[in-house]
This record gives sequence, structure tokens and C-alpha cells, in this order.
Amino acid sequence: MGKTIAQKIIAAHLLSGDMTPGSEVALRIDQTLTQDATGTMAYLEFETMGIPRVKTELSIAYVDHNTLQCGFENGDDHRYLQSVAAKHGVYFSRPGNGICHQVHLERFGKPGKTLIGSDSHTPTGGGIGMLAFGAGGMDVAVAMGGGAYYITMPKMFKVNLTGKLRPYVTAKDVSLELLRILSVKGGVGAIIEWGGEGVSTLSVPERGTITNMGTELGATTSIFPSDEITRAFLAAQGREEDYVPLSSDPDAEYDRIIDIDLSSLKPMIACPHSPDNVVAVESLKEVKVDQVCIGSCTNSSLYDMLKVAAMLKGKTIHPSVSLSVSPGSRQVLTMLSDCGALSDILASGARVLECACGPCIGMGFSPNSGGVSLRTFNRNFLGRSGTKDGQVYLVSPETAVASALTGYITDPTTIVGPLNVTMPEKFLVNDSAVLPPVPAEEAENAPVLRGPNIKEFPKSKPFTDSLTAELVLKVGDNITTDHIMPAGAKVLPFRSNIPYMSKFCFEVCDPTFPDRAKAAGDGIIVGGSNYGQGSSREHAALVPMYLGIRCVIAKSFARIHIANLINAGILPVTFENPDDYDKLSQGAKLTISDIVSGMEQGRLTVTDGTGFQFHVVCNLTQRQRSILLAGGLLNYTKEGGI
Ligand code: MIC
Ligand code: SF4
Repeated sequence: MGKTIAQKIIAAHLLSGDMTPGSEVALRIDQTLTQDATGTMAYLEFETMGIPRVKTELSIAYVDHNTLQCGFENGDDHRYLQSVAAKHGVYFSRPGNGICHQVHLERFGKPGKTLIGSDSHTPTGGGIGMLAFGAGGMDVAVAMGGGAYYITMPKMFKVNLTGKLRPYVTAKDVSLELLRILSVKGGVGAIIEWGGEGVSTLSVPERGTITNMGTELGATTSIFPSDEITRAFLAAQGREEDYVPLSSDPDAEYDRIIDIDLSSLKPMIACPHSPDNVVAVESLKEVKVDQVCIGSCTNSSLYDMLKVAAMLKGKTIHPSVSLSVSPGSRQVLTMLSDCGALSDILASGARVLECACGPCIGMGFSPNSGGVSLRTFNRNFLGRSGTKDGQVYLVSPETAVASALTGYITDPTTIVGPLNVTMPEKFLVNDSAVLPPVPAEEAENAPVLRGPNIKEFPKSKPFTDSLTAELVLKVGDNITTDHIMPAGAKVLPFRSNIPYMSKFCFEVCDPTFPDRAKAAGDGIIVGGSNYGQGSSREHAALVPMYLGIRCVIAKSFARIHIANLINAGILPVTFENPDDYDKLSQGAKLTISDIVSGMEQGRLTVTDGTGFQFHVVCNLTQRQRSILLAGGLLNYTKEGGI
């Protein structure tokens, strides 16, 4: 039987396991990336492993999430990252050089290679034909040390593209349309491959927008073929030698095929507070807009920015709208400036922000109370913007500009006149903001600079055969990592200080949770389906672990989060009968017995104080069981587990 693109790359990197969907496979990882908000933990974990130098082909540390440096914490973390990277053979992309996924696509991504990154949007690399996964920091640390990355072998979905996008309809609308069709759970357990004749009409940055938002579908990753468009992009970046062609075999089999006709798509918009709450832009034309933000790893390429500049040229934004534009990288910003497009953006009244994540992760630019904010980003989870009652909608750059000009949500296809942008044949290449590591022979004496904000790593407890714990929190479906461990300007500087961060855990759901969890000693959380969707931040597991959480019982889990829970030593189990969810109340004392044998059988019995008994499923591999019994991945690794 023929192979899909992903199956070919997996087969070429397979260290152990068989490639049947549902079974665990171990993969060799060629490249890793970290960003600052998850990176401090990842490098602290790497340091505890005692491996002097990374064993990958390329590892790189980006600083893009928190670049504000309000107070010493952030500056100290950047200095730690720079010094720890230099010492251990990791490249360092300085603050201001750009958003990790955008820069990686431009300068480092290679078709056919495997990449894991401590950021859930690492699959952006699929736009250039990489097999790229978002992962928790510990998994990235292990991969940097030469260890395998484990995934559950996914099913294969194909999106078959026909036709060509009409002017003002974009790759972002393709992503939003797929979210409308599949929902935020629709890609769980699958790799999404993009194919069909329509693929050749999409440039690499457009493909990157689409693979980026595969994360919002819950997909394991997303990937495009590597073709002449890929070759041209790499050549324009001065690295044609990195090109290899990649396509699926004609007889490759897919578990599901979804057809999208690009020519018939309309501009789409995701309404508050979920990326799959999608309708056509034209249906919301009465809605007044307060704020528009353009940028993020989804829509900050030169192509996006040139279209934005062309639409803004000679116009002034509506007086009641505040518009921010964050170019994705220093390369994008410099080229915008060199060709004069930056002046068109500035002259319109827009505010140009640093090349960083910025408003996407709540680092400034929070909307006014109840304000309507249109963003070209990928997530509009409750509270993520920093304004709890802010109404955040997700749109394409074209819809964003059209709306910034009129002051109302506006379908950009109603704009008269063509949108012509010409892409340069060559990108301006200047990697001066990427610092190489110190040579191996000097590394031993290279200092690692730590500030007082770096606190000790929390210790998890190994499991014994029985656990009695309080059900300290019961939450509903689609709980995101932004609910569990919010980000934003208040909290982000403390990503290496778990005790401080713990004060904000579940703040949007129940601000009393941290104190109650601490008082309870051992605790259990009960959740609905797709628990832990969103970010790869392992803080959403480490902080609950620090607060005493030993087990999460949910209807289902998101992929990266369940791995993070296991790595942190928290037992993740699902209801055998989802109706039992309704029978549980916050405050109940739950006992899980015969944990060791139950884990082996994949089924555990739970009783509450009143005599009510129910069963939970724990589908864990031998490796995962050993990690839990050791009290988390770090303990397991120290005991020689990798
Ligand atoms: C996000 O978009 O939520 C983030 C911030 O990039 C996270 C990583 C983090 O929490 O640091 C992600 O997507 O993994
Ligand atoms: Fe940064 Fe936003 Fe992309 Fe996350 S989704 S990496 S915060 S730009």
C-alpha cells in the first residue's frame, strides 16, 4: 500500500513501535525549537539531565512571547536563555528577531525533517513539508538530549483542494472553514495532509497559515507536500539546497477525505470565544468594531503585511478603531520598510508593534471593557486578550483591514478594486540576531546566568497503590490551557516561578481554586471533553501538580496536555461511562484503589464517600505507566528511563 507524506517521514524517523493508528511510536527528532515562555522550564529540565551538548541537527531558542521586560524577571529569563543556549549548543534568536514559527519557516525549516517545539503552533513548519509537532518542555528537553519523541500513531486525513481563492479570500478563510466543518475536536488523533490541484495555488506563507491553525482543530500535526512552490520559497531565502521534493503515493490511503473548493469560499470569521464558532463575515455586518490587531504566527508574513499595506495605502482608519500591526519577523519588518509599505501602514494611523507575539498572548493591547476586537490570530479563548468581557473575533488580514477602515465588521470582497501585491524574488537575509552557540571546546567554562526569578522545579509524588483525594474542581467541556494557567502581562514574566504562578491557576473559572487545592492536600480535577486544548504550556500540568492535583478525570483530553500531565506525574483517566460525570460533585472525597494493577488492565475503580462507585479508563503504555509510578518524567529519566 502506498504511503502518505506523513507516513513516509515517520517511517524514515521510526525508532520503535509499529505504525498502526492508535499504537505508540518513538520518533527521532532532527530539530527542536523553544520560545521564552516555555523555554526556561525546558532548559532547566535539560540541565537536570546532565547532557553537555544537544544531540539534534539544530536546536534553537527563540524569545518572542514576552519581550516587554517590565521588571527584572523577564530580562533575567532572557539572559538565562541566552547563556544556557550558548553553553549547550543551541542557537539563540534574540528578542525582536521575530515570532518563532515565522522565523523558523523563513530561516531554518527543512522539508522531510522532524521538528518538535515547546509551542503548540510548531506544526506551522508543515507549510514547508516538515513533520512538526507541538510538545511540552520536558519532551523537547528529552529530544534535545537525543531521546525519542513519542506519539500515538495518528489516523490520516486529507483535505483535497480544488480551484483558486478569489481576491480578498485567503488561506485564513480556508482554516476557518475547516474549523467550521470539523470543530476544535475534529482533528484529534489525526494528521491532516493538504493535497489536490489547489495546493499549487498557495504560497509557503499561506500554507503556513493553514498548518498553523491545524492546531486549533486538535490535530497531531498538519503538512503540505514539498513542491516547486517550496523550492522557490527556499531559493528566495537563499537556501535552495534545503529543498527535497515530497508527495504522497498515488495509492496512499486516508481515513477521511474532505473536499474544499477554494473558488467557492467566502471570508469567514470565528466569533467569541472559540476558533470553531465560525460564520461568514457578511452575516455580521452590523457589528461595530473597537479594535483590530494584525499579526501573530498565523498571519504576519511579508505576503500578509504587503496586502495589509496595499489596502491601507492612502486611507485613514476609522476614528473609533484602534489598529495594531505586528510584523512576524525582522526580515518582514525590514523589507516592509525598504519597499515603503511600512510608511503606508503608519500613515493610515496604525500602531506598529514589535515583531513578537504581543496582543495574541495578552501582552498589551487588551480591548476596552466589552470591546469588540478583530484579530488575525488563531485563538479567541475567554480572557486570553486580557479583558475578560472582551469580544474577540478571528479573521483574515483582509477582513481586518476592511473593518478597520469602516468601523464595522466588513466583508473585504465588497471592496472595489484589485489587490495586487508582488512578492520579491529574493528575501533580505540577515541572521545577525541569531547567535550561534559557543564552540564545544569552550562550552565547559561558559557561565549560565540565573536570576532570582528562577525558582526550584516542583517535585511530584510517585503513585502508591491507592489514592484518596478531594474533588477540588469540576469544570465543563473544552477547558483550555488558558483557563488552567492563564498567560498575559501579569503572569508571563513568572514562567520560571511555579509558586508565584500557582496564584492564578484556574483564575477565570474559580479564583478560590489555588487556596482550596492547597488546603485539600491531594486533589482531583473533573473535566468534560477535550480537556486541556490549546497551548503546549506544561505549566498547565506543573502548577496543578504543585497545588497537589494527583489525577484528572475527564471525558477526553487534548493530545499535548495529556502528555504534559503524565510527564508531571498526574494520572489522566477518562470516564468509562460519560454519564458518571453528572453524578460527581465538587468537594466529594474520591478513592482510587488498586492503582498499579488497574493501570496495567487499563481500568480503575473509583468510589466516593457515599458508596457510589464508577470506573475510569486509563489507556497508558508501559512507558507512560512507568513514568507515573516514578512520579513524572524527570524522576523516570533520572532512574535511567530514556
Ligand atoms: C499560545 O499561543 O497559547 C502560546 C502562548 O504560544 C502557547 C505556549 C505558551 O503557553 O507559552 C502555545 O501555543 O503552546
Ligand atoms: Fe505567539 Fe500567538 Fe503564535 Fe502562540 S499563537 S506562538 S502567542 S503568536
